[in-house]
Amino acid sequence: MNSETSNRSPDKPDFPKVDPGPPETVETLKGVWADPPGWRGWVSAVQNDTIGVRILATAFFFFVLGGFDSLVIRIQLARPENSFVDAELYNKFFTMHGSVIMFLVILPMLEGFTILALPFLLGSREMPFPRLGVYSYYTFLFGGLLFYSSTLLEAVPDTGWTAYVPLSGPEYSRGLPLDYWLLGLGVAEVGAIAAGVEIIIAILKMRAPGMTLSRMPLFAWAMLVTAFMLLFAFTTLLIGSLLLELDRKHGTQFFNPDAGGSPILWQHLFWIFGHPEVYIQFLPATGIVSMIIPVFTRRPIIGYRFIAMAIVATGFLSFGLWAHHMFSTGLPPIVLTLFAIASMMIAIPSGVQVFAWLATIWHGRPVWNTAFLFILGFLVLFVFGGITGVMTAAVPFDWQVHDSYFVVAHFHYVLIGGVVFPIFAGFYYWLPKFTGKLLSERLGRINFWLMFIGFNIAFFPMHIVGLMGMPRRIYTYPAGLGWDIYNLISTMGAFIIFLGILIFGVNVILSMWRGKPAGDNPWNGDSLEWAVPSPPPNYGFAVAPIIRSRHPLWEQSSLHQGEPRLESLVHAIARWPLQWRAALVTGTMDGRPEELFRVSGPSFWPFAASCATMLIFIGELFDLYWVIGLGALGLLASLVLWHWPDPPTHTQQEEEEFERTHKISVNARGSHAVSRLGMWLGVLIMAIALATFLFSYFYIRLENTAWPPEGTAPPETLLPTISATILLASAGIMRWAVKGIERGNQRRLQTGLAWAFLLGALALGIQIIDFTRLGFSVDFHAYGSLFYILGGFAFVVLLIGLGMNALIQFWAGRGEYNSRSHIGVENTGLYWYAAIVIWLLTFAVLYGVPYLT
Ligand code: HAS
Ligand code: CU
Repeated sequence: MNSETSNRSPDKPDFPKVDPGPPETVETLKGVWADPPGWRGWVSAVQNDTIGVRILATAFFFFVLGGFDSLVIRIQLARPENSFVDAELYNKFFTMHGSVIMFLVILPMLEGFTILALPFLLGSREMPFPRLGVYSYYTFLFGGLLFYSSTLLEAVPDTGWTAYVPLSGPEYSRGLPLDYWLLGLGVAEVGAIAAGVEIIIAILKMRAPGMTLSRMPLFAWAMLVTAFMLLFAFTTLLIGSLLLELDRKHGTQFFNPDAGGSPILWQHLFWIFGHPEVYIQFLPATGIVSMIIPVFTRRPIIGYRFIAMAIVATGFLSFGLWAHHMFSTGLPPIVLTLFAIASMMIAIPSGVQVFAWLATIWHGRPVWNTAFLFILGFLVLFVFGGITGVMTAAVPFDWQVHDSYFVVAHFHYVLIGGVVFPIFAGFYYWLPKFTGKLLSERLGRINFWLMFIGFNIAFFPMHIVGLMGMPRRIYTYPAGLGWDIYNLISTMGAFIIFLGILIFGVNVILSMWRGKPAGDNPWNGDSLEWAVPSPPPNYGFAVAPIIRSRHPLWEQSSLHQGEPRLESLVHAIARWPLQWRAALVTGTMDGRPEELFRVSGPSFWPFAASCATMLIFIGELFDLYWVIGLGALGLLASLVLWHWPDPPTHTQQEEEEFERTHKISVNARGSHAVSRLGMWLGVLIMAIALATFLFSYFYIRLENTAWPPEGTAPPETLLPTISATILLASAGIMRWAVKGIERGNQRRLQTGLAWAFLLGALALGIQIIDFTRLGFSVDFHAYGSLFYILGGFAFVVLLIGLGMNALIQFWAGRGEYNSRSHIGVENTGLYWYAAIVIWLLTFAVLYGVPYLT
C-alpha cells in the first residue's frame, strides 16, 4: 500500500465534487450529448445510460421467463410419479430454463451494468463505440425474441442447454427446434462478441487522466478480463453452432462417426466455450463484490494487486479446464489427470479473492445494509459451491456424481450464490445512482432473507438426493427411493426464492414512485460515479477528473488538481468542442491524455444492422435463401451507412490550435488509437475463429486412420500455390498504397488500392476454379466437410477484405483521406494482411496435411 492511502477518511462527509463546467456551456454540452426525442430516439439512441438500462430491463424480463420455467420443473418434481407435465414437455422446460439463464440473463445483466456504469467508474464521457453497444443490445434482444418465438410454432428445443450430438443432430432432432436453439442464441452470441470489443477498448483507452492501470477500479479489471474471454469463448461457440447447423441442414459430416466425424468434437467445442462461460459470469460478479465491500466496510480493499492478479489468472486458467465436464466420455488417463489438476488449481485464485475480501471485512467497520447482506450471502454460498466444484474435479468422485443432482446443486450454488447474489447487491448499490431514488431497506432485507433461506432450502437437499443417485434431467421418479421428501423440500424453497424476487420487483417499482432521493453519494462511496449527481448528466463529466489515487473520493481533496498542463486540458474540454461529442483517449498503462476524439452520435443504422443480422439467421431457420441474401445486403448497406463520415463542424485551424495549446491530437474523424485497437480486436476474433476451425480439423484428422479417406486422392497443389503467390504480391502493393497516403499522395493510394483489389479478386477466382475441380463433395466424409468449410472461411475473410478495399477506394475518390487523417486506410491495410495470413495458413493445412501420413 502506498502513502496515499494513509490519510483516507471514508466517513468524511464533504467528498470532492466534479466541477459541473461553466454554466454558459453546460446547456450546449447537454444538447450535443442528447439522444433525439420520440420514436426516432427509440431506435437511434446511443447514450450509455439509456442502452445500459435497456439491457438490464430486457435481461430482467428474460429472468422472469426463465424463472417461470424453473417453477414448472419444481412443481413436476415435487411428488414422485407426478403428471403436471409429461416427459416431452419437461425436456422443453429444462432446456429453455438452462439456455435462457445462461445466454439471455446473467451475462446480459452483467453487460448491462458495465455499459451503464463503466464510463462513470472510469471518469469518461461515453463508451468508445456507442453504436456498437446499440448493435449489441438489439442483437441480444432480437436473438432472445427469436429464441422465444419457438413457443409460438410449438418448436421448442428440448436437448438441454448443452445440445449434445447425436441427440441434437439431424437424425434424432428433426424439424425446427434445434435450429431455433442454434440460430436464436447465435444472434445473441454475435451481440456478446460486440459487447466484448466495446468493453475492452473502453477500459484500455478511455480512462480519466491519471487513472493508471493500477488505480483502476477492480470492477474494470474484472470486466477487462471477462471481455477478452467473451471474444474467445463466444467465437468458439459460434463456430461450433455453425458446424452443427451445417450438419443438420446442409449434409456435412463433422459430428457423424459413420463418415469420419466425431460427436465428441461437439462436446469439446461446447465446453471450450461452456467452461469459460461460467467464469465469464463469475468474474464480473467478483468485480461487483470488490467494489461494494470496501465501501460498506469503510476501508480500502486489502490485496488490490493480488485480486487483480487472481482475476487475470482465473481468465487464463479457465480455458484449460473444459474437459472436466467430459470425465465420463472415455478420455485417456493422462488427459483426465491434467484436467483434474488444472481444475483444482483454479481454486487458488478464487481462494485469493475470498481471503482478500474476508480480510477487508475483518479489518473494516461493516455497515449492515441490503447490498452488504447480499455480499455476505454470496461469500457463504460461493465458498460452499466452490468446494463441491473441487470435489467433482476429482475424477473418481465425478464418475459417481456426473449427471446427478449433486452437479445441479454445485452449479446453482456457484451461479445463484456466486453470481446472482452479487448482481442483486449491484442493483441495491447502483440503481439509486441512475434512478436518483433509494430502494427501501426494509423491503431489501425481506428480499435478501427470502432469497438466502429459500435458496438453501431449494438447493441444499439436491446434494443429498444427488449422492443417493438421483440423475438430473429426469421428468419423474418412482416413489420409495428415499428421494421424495428432499424433492418436496426443494420445491418449497424454489417458491420462497420466487417470492423474494417478487419483493425485489415491488421494491424497484415503489422506489421509482416514492423512494427517498438518493443524493450524489448515498453510501459514502470512493469511486468516481459518486462524484456526479444522481441521475448523472448525459455527458457524464463536463470537466474531466484528474486521478491521483485508487479511491479518489476518499483520498483526493479535489478532483481536478494535477500538473498544470492537465488542469488546463480538463477544463478546456468543457469549452471546446461544443458541436460534437468529444471524449478523451488516454494511455493504456499510464492514463496520460493522448487524443481528443469524436464519439459517434445517434444513428438509425446500428438498429438496421441488427435487423439485417436477424434476417440472415431467420432465413437460415426457415430455408428462405432470398431472406438470407436480403439480410446480407442489408447488413452491408447499414454497416457502410453506419460508418459514413460525419460532416465537419469546425475548421482545421481550430483543431490545430487546440493541439498546439494542449499537446494532444484532435481527431474529429475517428480516433486513431481507438479504431486501431478496434481493428486489432477484429483480427483477434478472426484468429480465434481460425484456431477453432483448425482445432476441429486436427481433432478429426487424428480420429481417422486414412487421410484423405480411401479412394480419394490428395489435392493438387499447383493452383493454390499460384493464388497464394498472387496474394502475397497484393500485400506488398497494399503496403505501398498505405505508405502513399501517409505522405499525402492520393494518386498512389488509389492506384495501389485498385491493384490490390484486382490481385485479390484474381486469387479468389483461381481458388474457385480449383475448388470446382477437387472431385469430392462436402457430404461424402468429414474430410470433404472440413475442406470446404475451412476453404470457405478463408474465402469469406478475403471477400470482406475486398469489400473494405472497394469502400475505401470510393471514399478515397471523394478525397476523404489526407496525410493527417487516414485511419480507414490503415485499418483496411491491417485487415488485408491478416486476411492473407489466414488464407496462407488455411490452404497450407488443406493442401499440406493430406500428404503427411
Ligand atoms: Fe463448476 C459443473 C468444477 C466453479 C458452474 N459448474 C458446472 C456446471 C456449471 C458450473 C453451470 O470438475 C454444470 C454444467 C452442466 O450443465 O453440465 N466448478 C468446478 C471447480 C470450480 C467451479 C473446480 N462452476 C464454478 C463456477 C461456476 C460453475 C464459479 C459458475 C459461476 N464444475 C466443476 C466440475 C463440473 C462442474 C468438475 C462437472 C461436473 C459434471 O460431472 O458434470 C472452482 O472454480 C471453484 C473454486 C472456488 C472455491 C471456493 C473458494 C476457495 C477457497 C480456498 C480454499 C479451498 C480449497 C478447496 C483449497 C474452491 C476458500 C478445498 C476442497 C475441498 C474438497 C474441501
Ligand atoms: Cu467447468
